[in-house]
Amino acid sequence: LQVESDLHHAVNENEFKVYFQPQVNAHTHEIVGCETLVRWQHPTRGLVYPGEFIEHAEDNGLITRIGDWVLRAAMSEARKLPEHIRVSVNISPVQIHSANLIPTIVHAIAANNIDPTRLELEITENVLMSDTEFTLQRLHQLKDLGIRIALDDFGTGYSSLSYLRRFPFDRIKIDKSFVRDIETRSDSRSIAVATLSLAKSLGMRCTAEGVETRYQADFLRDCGCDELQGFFISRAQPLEKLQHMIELKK
Ligand code: G
Ligand code: G
Ligand code: MN
Ligand code: NA
Repeated sequence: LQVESDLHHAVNENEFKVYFQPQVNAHTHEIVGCETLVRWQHPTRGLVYPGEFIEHAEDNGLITRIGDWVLRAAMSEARKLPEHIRVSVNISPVQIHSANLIPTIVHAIAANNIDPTRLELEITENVLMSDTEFTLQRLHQLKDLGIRIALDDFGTGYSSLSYLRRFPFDRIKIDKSFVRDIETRSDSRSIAVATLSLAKSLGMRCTAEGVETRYQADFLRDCGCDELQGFFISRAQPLEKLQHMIELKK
């Protein structure tokens, strides 16, 4: 597997595609947003998932070019969705430090006439640990533009809870590792309930990811979770399929 040299080629030839996984209101199951997930359409290997190449791209620096492309692609697709649908984009720690990030975002939302409040950036706890002051400043710059910030994979990193006070998060995403065992493990239920309570008391919204069963969906809803994302609702889809789902659910 020659990911390294293939990735350079992929960036130059633009072999990437964005898919969208719906996020629904936990009570009504109406689609309220979607997470942008990049795929690599490899000429011989077929569709390659980010788990197989994002880390390589972070190591060799290509992540800033891929990430900029994803932001532009996500915003140009967002334009084709109803205006009430939020679009979230994963941002790698490397991108937070890139001087391109803000100009790319400003241009992508302006070029597509997107209300900045429709864009949500998903960052992980690990971003917060290095160069804290810089990251804080960057996140405030983004907030000042009207962009929303979500804390992704909550509970899986090494950060301390004090970050929740310092950083301007609009949303916490409960990691799928806690959602997976909700039916079988009381400790997973406790973590989910505690996270929801923490989010609520700090004035943040909460989305659970990796929701695969009705039991999980109902439990999370009953505990006050705002939104759900996962295979129980839908896998990530090309834009046309998401548009179709939104039409059907109207
Ligand atoms: O699509 P999939 O379920 O395989 O995604 C795997 C992981 O890859 C997810 O945790 C997601 O955060 C990450 N990922 C997906 N798309 C992007 C992207 O555009 N940029 C970054 N940095 N990570 C992404
Ligand atoms: O950024 P993040 O890692 O949270 O991205 C979501 C990841 O989780 C993607 O890799 C996506 O394919 C995956 N995923 C989305 N929904 C589900 C689900 O219901 N179950 C499992 N096991 N994985 C999911
Ligand atoms: Mn994510
Ligand atoms: Na996640």
